[in-house]
Amino acid sequence: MMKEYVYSICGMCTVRCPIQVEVVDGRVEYIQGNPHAAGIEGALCPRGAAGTALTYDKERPQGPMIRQGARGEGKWKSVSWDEALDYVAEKLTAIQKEYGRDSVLFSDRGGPFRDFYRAFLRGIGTSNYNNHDAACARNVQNAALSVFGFGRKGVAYDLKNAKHIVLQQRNIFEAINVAEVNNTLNAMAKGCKLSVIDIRANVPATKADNFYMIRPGTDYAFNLAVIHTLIEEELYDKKFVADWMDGFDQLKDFVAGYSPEWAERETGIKAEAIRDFCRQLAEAAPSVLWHPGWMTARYTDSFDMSRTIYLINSLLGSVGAKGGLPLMVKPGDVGAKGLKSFMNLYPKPEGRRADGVGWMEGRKHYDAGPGLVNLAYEAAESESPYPVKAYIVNRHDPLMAFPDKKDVLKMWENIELIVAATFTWSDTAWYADVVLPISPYLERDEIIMTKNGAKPAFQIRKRAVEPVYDTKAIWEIYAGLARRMGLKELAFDKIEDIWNFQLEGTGVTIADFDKKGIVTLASEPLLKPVKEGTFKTPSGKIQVIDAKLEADGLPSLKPYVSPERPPEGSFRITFGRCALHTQGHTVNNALLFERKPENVLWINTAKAAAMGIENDEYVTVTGNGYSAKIKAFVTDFVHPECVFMLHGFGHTLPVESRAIGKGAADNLLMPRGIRKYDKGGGAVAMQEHFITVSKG
Ligand SMILES: Nc1nc2c(c(=O)[nH]1)N[C@H]1C(S)=C(S)[C@@H](COP(=O)(O)OP(=O)(O)OC[C@H]3O[C@@H](n4cnc5c(=O)[nH]c(N)nc54)[C@H](O)[C@@H]3O)O[C@H]1N2
Ligand SMILES: Nc1nc2c(c(=O)[nH]1)N[C@H]1C(S)=C(S)[C@@H](COP(=O)(O)OP(=O)(O)OC[C@H]3O[C@@H](n4cnc5c(=O)[nH]c(N)nc54)[C@H](O)[C@@H]3O)O[C@H]1N2
Ligand code: SF4
Ligand SMILES: [Mo]
Repeated sequence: MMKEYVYSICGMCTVRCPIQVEVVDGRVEYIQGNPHAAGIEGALCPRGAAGTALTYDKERPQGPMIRQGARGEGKWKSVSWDEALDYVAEKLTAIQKEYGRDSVLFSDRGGPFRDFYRAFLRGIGTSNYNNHDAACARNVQNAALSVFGFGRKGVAYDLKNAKHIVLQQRNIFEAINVAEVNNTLNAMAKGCKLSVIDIRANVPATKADNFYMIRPGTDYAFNLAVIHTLIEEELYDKKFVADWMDGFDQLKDFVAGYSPEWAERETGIKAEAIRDFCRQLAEAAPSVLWHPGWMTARYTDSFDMSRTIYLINSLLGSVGAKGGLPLMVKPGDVGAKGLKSFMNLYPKPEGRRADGVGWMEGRKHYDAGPGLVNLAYEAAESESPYPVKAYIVNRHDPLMAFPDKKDVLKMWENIELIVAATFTWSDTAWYADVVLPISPYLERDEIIMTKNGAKPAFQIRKRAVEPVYDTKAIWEIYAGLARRMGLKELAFDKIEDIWNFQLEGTGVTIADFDKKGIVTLASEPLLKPVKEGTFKTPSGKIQVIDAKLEADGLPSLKPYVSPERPPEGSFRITFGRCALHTQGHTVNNALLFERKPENVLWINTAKAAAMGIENDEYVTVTGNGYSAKIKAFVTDFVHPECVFMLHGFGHTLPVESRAIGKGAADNLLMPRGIRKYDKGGGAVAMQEHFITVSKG
């Protein structure tokens, strides 16, 4: 028996926890968290532990394929990698020749492993790099930019040292980041308070000191009343505000009318409870961490919710503070040299983005980095500002991640070539013209990543076992395309050459990763002080008024608009995650499916009783011409105006024998939902839809 341990990085979700993989005779036997990684302490979440079932799953694409029948028909021709890459490279070249370099659109799942293929995109000269984030955290990102002048990752979450953690629309124990879970639990063991503002009692709520069950869609009202109270009762950090906040007086005037009594009528949360909550926060300040939210593609004022959260943290002095939102530390801050970037091999493409981000009226204030892919689809549909004719979808399933699949497909009709690089089947891969199967993370090497944080580090994903099927690593796919499209600089044959390129000048070598899988760049954690130059705003301070936003015709302080109440007999649709699945792509994982094969519908007891619905019986949900059966979970602990379900179920692909037909698909219940978005943050507003529920 040959047993070895390989340090790598989990790939079951985009959190990417460091792992240690036990390999016996070339087979993965067991996976645990990397014991050397801070905050991980050997732990993993259930999905991370189920990685073996992905690797040894027969129901995933096993080799490159080119579509034969109509799109989505499921007729494929298996081809060699050479044939597949030749085909894609030739098509891309021809399309760029006919329609221009920018006619190639690309979207991915974001994250720290992008540098290599983003260099490829620069190399072929398209400015249309996008990510998935319009369906996830774009509102938070753009809110951070608007308030601090830097993105959401410009601050860290110091959960470990917090004295009061506030989770609003943030399900920290089920929408998991292992280090965050451990740090939160450890802080709570030391007396840290937990407050949860949610439309239902999620797992964090069951462990909370304060739980506020809020009327869906009224979070912005709650936050305005909090600001009102902090200012009225002088509970804010006067010195921090005087030193670092610009526009305090405007904020004070704006919230004057938004009293806790007013908020009570909107949110259903007692005015006195809001006041008491504010006093508790002030007591713990500045070690207060009000999480700005993550999956906030929910409402047309989610951007304003996140903005107010950042402003509340600022009022409490927790920005830059231990136990709050400390400033993110990067390699350069600790005197280390960062990784050498492939992207710097090529100039930034000169073209204007198809999604209009950065240059179009109303879209100049958005973060241009990954743009807004929802708006790129509009461009593809209208061929304005120019035609979009090829689309590479890399580790991304927009047909499930965006509402209303039929509508999204309509937006894609003019696209001549759709290429899906993926490791599982997905609605998008099934609909593509070419499927390029990526080796799952246990079978592939990845470019080295930087992990910013109190102690910045480099981390490495190394393949633990050889690919089980005819799949390739992401770098191999793009190096192969680069070679065929004349980009010699990226035509690498060996991962070691890529790693050495990245490490050049850093003083770190590949062998340095052998011992722990991680190379830490600082011996002690660093807490960066807030100082001149910290905030990248025109005033150099945290700004209440954002001139860029206003130049795009949007108010910095948006008057609150009360969300519609559901029409009689219907409910607002709400959704979220569970600990056992990642988005929609693990339902067919044999180990995870066994534990959670379908989603259920949370429905309020009084509402269910009125409809004669009993716990555990199947009901029908209907919306947007779609109906599905789903088991009712009848509970007092969900707001009566909404129903709640887990995202990612209701699969229809014949290649997923386990997942097919199980549960309901939330994304199909939102008519033309991709077209409704928050103008401030750019993310889609997925919870602004009503559905009906019927017995039987
Ligand atoms: N209705 C509704 N819509 C939602 C959500 C919701 O709750 N409800 N959630 C939203 C959120 S928060 C997000 S982030 C998006 C997520 O949706 P997406 O951004 O599409 O991301 P995933 O589902 O994680 O992954 C998409 C595809 O990438 C592949 N993949 C994932 N990870 C890897 C990897 O490491 N390697 C390779 N090779 N392939 C990989 C998977 O097999 C899958 O087919 O959906 C959003 N859309
Ligand atoms: N296990 C697991 N972990 C994951 C993921 C996964 O798929 N599975 N995905 C990862 C990704 S991509 C993301 S973006 C994060 C998402 O992390 P979160 O955003 O924390 O996750 P969710 O469960 O979607 O939503 C959080 C909470 O918002 C609540 N909510 C819904 N509507 C409202 C509302 O109107 N007001 C308030 N106050 N609350 C509301 C839901 O009930 C839920 O408890 O998780 C990451 N971690
Ligand atoms: S949170 Fe779980 S699935 Fe995600 S990377 Fe960490 S261990 Fe893997
Ligand atoms: Mo997400």
